[in-house]
Amino acid sequence: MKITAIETIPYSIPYLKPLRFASGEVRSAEHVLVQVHTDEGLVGVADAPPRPFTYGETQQSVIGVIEKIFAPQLTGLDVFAREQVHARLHRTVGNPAAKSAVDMALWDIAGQALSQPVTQLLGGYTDRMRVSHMLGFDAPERMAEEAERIRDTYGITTFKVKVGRRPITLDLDVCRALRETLGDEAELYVDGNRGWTASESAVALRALEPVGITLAEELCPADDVLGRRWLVRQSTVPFVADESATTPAEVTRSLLDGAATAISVKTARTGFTQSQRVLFQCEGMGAEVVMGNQIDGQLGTVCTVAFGAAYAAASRRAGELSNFLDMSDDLLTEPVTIADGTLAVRDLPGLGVAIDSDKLTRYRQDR
Ligand code: MUC
Ligand code: MG
Repeated sequence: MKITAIETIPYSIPYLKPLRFASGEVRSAEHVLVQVHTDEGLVGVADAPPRPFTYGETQQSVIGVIEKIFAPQLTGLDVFAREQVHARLHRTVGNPAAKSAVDMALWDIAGQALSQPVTQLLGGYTDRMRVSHMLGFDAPERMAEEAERIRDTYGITTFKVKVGRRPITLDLDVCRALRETLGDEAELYVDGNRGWTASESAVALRALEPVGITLAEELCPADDVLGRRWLVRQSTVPFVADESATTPAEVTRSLLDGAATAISVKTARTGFTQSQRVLFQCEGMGAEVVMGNQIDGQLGTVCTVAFGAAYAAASRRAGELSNFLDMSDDLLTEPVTIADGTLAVRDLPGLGVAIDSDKLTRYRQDR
């Protein structure tokens, strides 16, 4: 079965409230829907969320690189010739969200062709993941209120708290308020998106010991090489590399350099094929992983849970699967639901999703 065309559709869906964090903020999901067409009539779909503050991509760059470079290089290739597809994608540096959407759409086609859910093709370990909810910057009482509402509505008890503001007491007060409101049974961890220096991070980690956190992510820049290594060595919880370890090579460097002891796997930036490489590499090197969220909509979330639930190591920790709750609407005909703190994989061929054409008409920006 051959690839015949790759379609890119920019769309914009407003957020109910902005998500703020140390490296930026998101007010609307300005993503690109990617559809790969084949000569047998099957169409694979995936989402590309451009994150300029993390990878430098924009909607226009995603569309441009797919239309100008990837589509001409991939048209005519067999859908199952994944190594050839990736050899061609890798002739271009960067552009992780664009490459990942193409990769995941091809897996969607493979699953449809074989009448198997993608999660089964990947590994088929379990049928659901526990969900971790990400809390963006706000005042302590508002973040505590949101956490309580999310816990009471969806049964979620794991929260990733965005930190990295100055003075650091702003975020320490938030973490203390969350522990006070949620009690000991809640799992809390922090993500600084490189907002602090290594020494500020060290002060914060010590102050958070009585609060009890389970992971610390990108508190300071990995480019502050010695400071970061010094910080990671004194952390009493796994230290997660997210935006500093976006390729298999960066993951290796990060772990060997002592810049991290755990890795965030995001299907939005490594698709399924490269996420497999990252995951297997982490397993081989004895590093834990957490399934991260690239501020995904529902389609991206379906991809994250399909990958995470496919493997024991990827589903051990709660996955970051709930950012779509902040959006005012979405594109899928069958919405993603979270119940009892978990999100189930779709037991349907491929990714098991269909795009609502009325909604796409409403939100697309190219017509
Ligand atoms: C996260 O885990 O950092 C914010 C920036 C980004 O690249 O992803 C989000 C969430
Ligand atoms: Mg992060």
